[in-house]
Amino acid sequence: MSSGQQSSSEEMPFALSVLEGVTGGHDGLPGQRVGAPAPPPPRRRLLTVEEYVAGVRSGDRSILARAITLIESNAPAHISLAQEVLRELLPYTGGSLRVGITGVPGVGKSTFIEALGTMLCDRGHRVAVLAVDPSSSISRGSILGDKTRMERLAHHPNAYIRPSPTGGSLGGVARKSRETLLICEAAGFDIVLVETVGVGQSEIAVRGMVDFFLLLMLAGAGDELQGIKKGIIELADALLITKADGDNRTRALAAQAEYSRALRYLTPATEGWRPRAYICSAQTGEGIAEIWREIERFRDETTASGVFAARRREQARDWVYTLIEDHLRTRFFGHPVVQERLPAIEKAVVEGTLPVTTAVQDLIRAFESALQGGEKG
Ligand SMILES: Nc1nc2c(ncn2[C@@H]2O[C@H](COP(=O)(O)OP(=O)(O)OP(=O)(O)O)[C@@H](O)[C@H]2O)c(=O)[nH]1
Ligand SMILES: [Mg+2]
Repeated sequence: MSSGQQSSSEEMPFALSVLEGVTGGHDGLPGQRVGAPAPPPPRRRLLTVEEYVAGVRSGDRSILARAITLIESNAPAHISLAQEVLRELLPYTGGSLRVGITGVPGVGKSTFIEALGTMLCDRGHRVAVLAVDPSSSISRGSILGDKTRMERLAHHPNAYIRPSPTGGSLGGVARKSRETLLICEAAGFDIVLVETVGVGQSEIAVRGMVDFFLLLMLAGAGDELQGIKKGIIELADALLITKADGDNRTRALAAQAEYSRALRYLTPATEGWRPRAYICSAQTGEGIAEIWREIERFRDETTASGVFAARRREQARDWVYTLIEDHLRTRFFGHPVVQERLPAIEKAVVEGTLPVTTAVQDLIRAFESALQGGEKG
């Protein structure tokens, strides 16, 4: 599809095909429903590539939202249009500081983002908040909570909050979030905060799209390192002990000391940067400005050393392989031949009647010949 060929009278079945990508979400945009799918958006024409690009570039909120909805759509017609929009916007991307924020459920990510984001917006920054949560189609319960937790930020004229895309694999969710991040940069947001819940692979996906990765942690009783895997700590550029207020402040300071010691023995996530532990309270505001100073220092130092730009290049290159692998995996496991044969093969392997290598070779051969048959037919 070439740009500008969408005639203005062209009606797409917009609501039907986009729904999967836009129902629900993790973080709070006003107007979201909990428990029930969102009502279908009004049927309206797709914009032309030029209209999307001009709207995003001029900071038009409603066109920005529509461009992201287009990016999130799984309908083939939308995907090609979205990719054209993205290509046109690419020269205007890359200008933000991208910060990933992770931590176990309830650690205080959304509340922290509300405090940090509001501070940054008050300083004149333009802040986009994205969420990556592959489970959000199931756990819609947190939307209501997040709406109230980010209420001030959600209404700030300098902020834009976008809930996690839903419906799909982590790979799909991560692709959409990464492209949304680029669109937000083209729209002039100079800081992008990406929240992800720290329960599995999504931290790794987010680490792969941000410059600075911040791990929020709770002050526990003693065995601090038990709660969270060492591997996740090794992804982080800083640890931040949350809820350091009231009685908990002393415990937070103790945890900070303990983590500071532990961090000396771990491999830093970023070349030349020694991660440290901090405390903060979104309630009292303590530590919020400090952690941002640390993030700015990171940006300045890694920019000067070239590590910042090198990571961006590496992330773009890795992304190529991630997308290819994701596509092939989906295609393979989604193929009827594979779906039909896999259970029996799995059973035979488990029971010890078929060697794994033979089983896999047979399955791949069946898949490949089905593909060739499909191409001929
Ligand atoms: N005392 C205190 N409570 C806090 C602070 N930050 C967050 N909380 C509380 O901790 C709970 C969880 O906060 P959230 O910000 O929703 O945590 P989250 O990490 O975003 O949670 P999920 O999105 O469910 O993963 C809420 O009840 C907050 O009010 C803080 O700085 N001090
Ligand atoms: Mg949250």
